Amino acid sequence: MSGTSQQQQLLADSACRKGVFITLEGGEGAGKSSHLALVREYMEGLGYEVECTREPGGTKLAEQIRSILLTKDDEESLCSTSELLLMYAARAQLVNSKIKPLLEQGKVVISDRFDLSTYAYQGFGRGIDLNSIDSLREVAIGSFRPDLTLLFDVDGEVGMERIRVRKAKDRIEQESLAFFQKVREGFLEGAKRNADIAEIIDANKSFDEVSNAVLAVLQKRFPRN
Ligand code: T5A
Repeated sequence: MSGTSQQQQLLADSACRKGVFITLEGGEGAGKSSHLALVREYMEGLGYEVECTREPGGTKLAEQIRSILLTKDDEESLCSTSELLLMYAARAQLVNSKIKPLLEQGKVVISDRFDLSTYAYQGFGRGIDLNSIDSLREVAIGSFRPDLTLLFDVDGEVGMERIRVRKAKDRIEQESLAFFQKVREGFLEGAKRNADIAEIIDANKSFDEVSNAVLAVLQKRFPRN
């Protein structure tokens, strides 16, 4: 991207920041989805209108891409490159057609997973070159970033145990423990790279302890008057 168009992109991104964009990230069974309601309630308590979404997915087209990504096909396996490209296709669609317009209206948008998941799963889990991921991110969403990322850091084994009871595991959930350990490393590394917006929650603890940690972060970042 040229200097001028990069500047224009940054301006466009900050112009839509009347609202607040919060993402919940972490490995399988980390407790993201279970804590979405708590984050929503807290932000509504501050007087915001809140919309929740998820990745991959969140719009009609992006949900179709999600279905390709998460359905295991015994006849033809999805290669890692296609997986990465589809994640970014879904993200570009979600950001442009849903998240940015909502932020422009001053709403809070909470997303169950976002770009840090690609860094962790496709970068560390699949081993795709991180510079290539950076380039694709630039194409798909430019400099668009969350205002706050809550990283639910869970040990691979603990997370897998929590979802063990699920009857149908999706294509990615069927990966090995070694894969999820690399993913965890990727999340922690990604949080370091985004230290200004990322808060790490110890998600190995009890449900109530995790909830309290989430509330403490929200109170620090968005204090009640
Ligand atoms: N993906 C996604 C990529 O590879 N790259 C990307 O860029 C993106 C965006 C999405 C898949 O796509 C991959 C990652 C994923 O594999 P999904 O259906 O959205 O899949 O699934 P997950 O987000 O992984 O959902 P999970 O349900 O597995 O994890 P959650 O949401 O973190 O866990 P949650 O809240 O559903 O909790 C799981 C269970 O644990 C219990 C809950 O009650 C629930 O039963 N639990 C706890 N139990 C004890 N103590 C605690 N502290 C607990 N917290 C939760």
